[in-house]
Amino acid sequence: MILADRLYISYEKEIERKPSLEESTTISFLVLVIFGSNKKSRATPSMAQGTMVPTLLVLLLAVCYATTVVHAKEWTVGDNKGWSFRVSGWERGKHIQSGDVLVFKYNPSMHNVVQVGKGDYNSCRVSGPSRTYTSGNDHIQLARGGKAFFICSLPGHCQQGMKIVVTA
Ligand SMILES: [Cu+2]
Repeated sequence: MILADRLYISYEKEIERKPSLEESTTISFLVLVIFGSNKKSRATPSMAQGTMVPTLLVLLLAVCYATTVVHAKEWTVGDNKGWSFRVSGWERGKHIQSGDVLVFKYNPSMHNVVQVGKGDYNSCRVSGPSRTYTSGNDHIQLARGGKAFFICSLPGHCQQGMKIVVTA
């Protein structure tokens, strides 16, 4: 019985010793890792703190990049139908912002794009100040503030729905 107890005690001590050995090994390993990462490269994938900062930086950059992309969004007017009859209303419910670019795609021998004022937009006639685009692939960046009105000035086209108004 006494022998058994002693054996048990010595066995227990052996078990107790093991974690302390592991701990010291871990500590010396961590010290090596810290010194290593300070001196040389960050080739320490097991070190959580070592990878935490670069990971956060990457995430921050990704967020910044995503925000930039959102601010410079391109909108193809009329989607795959392009700048066409009955396109009016395409713009409804879209979060178009200043800095975004409207892309008007159309056959330049059939249509054009004219940026007009509110009165001309409503009456479908170009009488006030306007700017005309005729390339068939017009990229128009929206300036800040207020509404931008676009119509096709060819006879009857605006009346058939070739008109949009966006708030930037
Ligand atoms: Cu037209």
